[in-house]
Amino acid sequence: AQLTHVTLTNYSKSEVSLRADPNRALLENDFMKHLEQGQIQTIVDCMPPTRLAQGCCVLQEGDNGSLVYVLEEGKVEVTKGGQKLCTMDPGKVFGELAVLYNCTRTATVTDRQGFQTIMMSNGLIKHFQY
Ligand code: PCG
Repeated sequence: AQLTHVTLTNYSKSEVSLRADPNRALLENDFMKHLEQGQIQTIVDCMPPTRLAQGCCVLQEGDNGSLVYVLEEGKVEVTKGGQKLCTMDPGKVFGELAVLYNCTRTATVTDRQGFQTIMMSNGLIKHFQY
């Protein structure tokens, strides 16, 4: 049997102001930089794959959460207070902020294909009303 130990660093909340939305790439780097390639591989290997329903809300701003996600395929949309922040492509890590800074989810993450589907059906309803 082989045991792998992963030590997670406890980041001080005062180090970073979450409201300021600090540089995303840096945060991702902060999350991964103290791990070796083999350790990252071990973590990724034991992450269960999850398929999202179209339009599915993966994370909801303000919720508690302890899971970190890696987007394998498709696109997700990130919103905060109803405002679109960005879309994320495969390979991106998300959901790490609540875990790193021990806070609630700082944004909402939604499956983008479904988001577009919702937008389209709203358009159709308008079309029928006028
Ligand atoms: P978390 O745990 O706060 O949940 C929402 C996630 O959205 C957040 O972690 C980030 O991983 C991700 N995200 C992607 N882009 C942004 C951004 O510009 N601002 C914020 N607050 N979160 C983002």
